[in-house]
Amino acid sequence: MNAVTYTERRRVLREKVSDGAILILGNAEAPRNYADNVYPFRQDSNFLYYVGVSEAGMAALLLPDGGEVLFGRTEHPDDLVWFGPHAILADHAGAAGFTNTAFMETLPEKVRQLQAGGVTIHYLPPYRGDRSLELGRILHIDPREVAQGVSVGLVKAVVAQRSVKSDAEVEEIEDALAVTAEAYRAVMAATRPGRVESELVSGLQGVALAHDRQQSFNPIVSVRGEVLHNTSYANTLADGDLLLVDSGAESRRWYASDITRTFPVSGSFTPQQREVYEIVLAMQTAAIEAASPEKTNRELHLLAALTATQGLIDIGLMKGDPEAAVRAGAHALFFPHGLGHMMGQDVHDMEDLGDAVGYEDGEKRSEQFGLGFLRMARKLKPGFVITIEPGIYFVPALIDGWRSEGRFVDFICYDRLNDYRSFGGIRIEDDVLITDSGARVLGSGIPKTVEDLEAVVGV
Ligand SMILES: [Mn+2]
Repeated sequence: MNAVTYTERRRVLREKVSDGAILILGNAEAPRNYADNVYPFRQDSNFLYYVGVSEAGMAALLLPDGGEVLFGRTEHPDDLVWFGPHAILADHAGAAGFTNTAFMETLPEKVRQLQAGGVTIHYLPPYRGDRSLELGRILHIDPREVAQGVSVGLVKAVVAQRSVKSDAEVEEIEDALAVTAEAYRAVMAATRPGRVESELVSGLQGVALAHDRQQSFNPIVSVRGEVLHNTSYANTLADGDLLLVDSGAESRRWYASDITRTFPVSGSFTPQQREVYEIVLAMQTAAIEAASPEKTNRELHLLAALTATQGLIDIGLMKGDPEAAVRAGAHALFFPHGLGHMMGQDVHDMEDLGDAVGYEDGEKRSEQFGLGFLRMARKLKPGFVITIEPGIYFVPALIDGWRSEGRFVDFICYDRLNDYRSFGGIRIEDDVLITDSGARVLGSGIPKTVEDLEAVVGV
């Protein structure tokens, strides 16, 4: 990816949004506890996609006459002392294919001139408070009015463009996955009773850091896999536990990867764990095999739910007609989340742009528990990269709540669940490219079958 790539992406965007000017605002540094002590910088993904520069305090303005201006910070003579020799605005402009540059402090006045000429300024929804304030300042509006002025046309154009990945983008994702695979092998080898979750997290992040990569998101490394977004790392691993690891490194050009594996701390699945694991693997295999441009992602989700229900009936935890159980939503006691999401420059790609990413125009999220959490429901297209990440969990509070309400007693064998109260949860996740005829699992492979996992965990 180079200046030609980014220039072409902006040209395509311009074509889709024919009137007005387009403002793409980059991120600023985010202070931790005082202004100069900041979180690791992460550039806005739309800015990365259209400009490709990971530096704080920039903006791109695409003008109605086809002109483009890259706005950036003014250099101070002392910067060389603090930062050493570094790329300046002109260098960034060259790398991103801009011929015109200006300093950030001139942007509000430039926008005022355009507004005075009746030019609409299209912009995307901010997700950081400081960017709402900055957009208010640039656009000369109250920051509380920024949200309602977001350009629906620009959102749709960006979603349409970023949803379909080029070969170069797929290569980036596979580059990220190569680092992630190395990290998983390290964590699997280091897993044994007595280790603390945080020790495994350090191994995981150490591999990525050794490659000078950030994580795509905060890793989940937990023996309490049934807590879906568990970000505590304090538990000590015990014989009999399952360890769930959901993580991914970024690529050199800040593309995401997102993998989940669940494996036994002891290195061997118990018969009970193995039974449930094989069901989750069957859910994932069925969804991957069915994935193609002929299908919607909702259909894949429901296929995984049906596979789960059939498997749970086979081991005596559910009963009745599996299709009726899935229609009613009874399986969501065990599989309460969506099958997956788009992935690309973001781990949940374009989630800042809302449900326009995963739902067709006019299509609404289900109100049913479980199905309502599905981020991606729409028809698949070649070039989409999605995650396929089914799971089965035993959440004691949810089981007790449903049981006391008498929910789905025709489908759920509550008495049998007493043996699963400390089971935890299993999720298996891969990143999948939709092709012209089907789908391809990205990356070179990370141990996933019972046999493959037992061969590497703790070894
Ligand atoms: Mn995911």
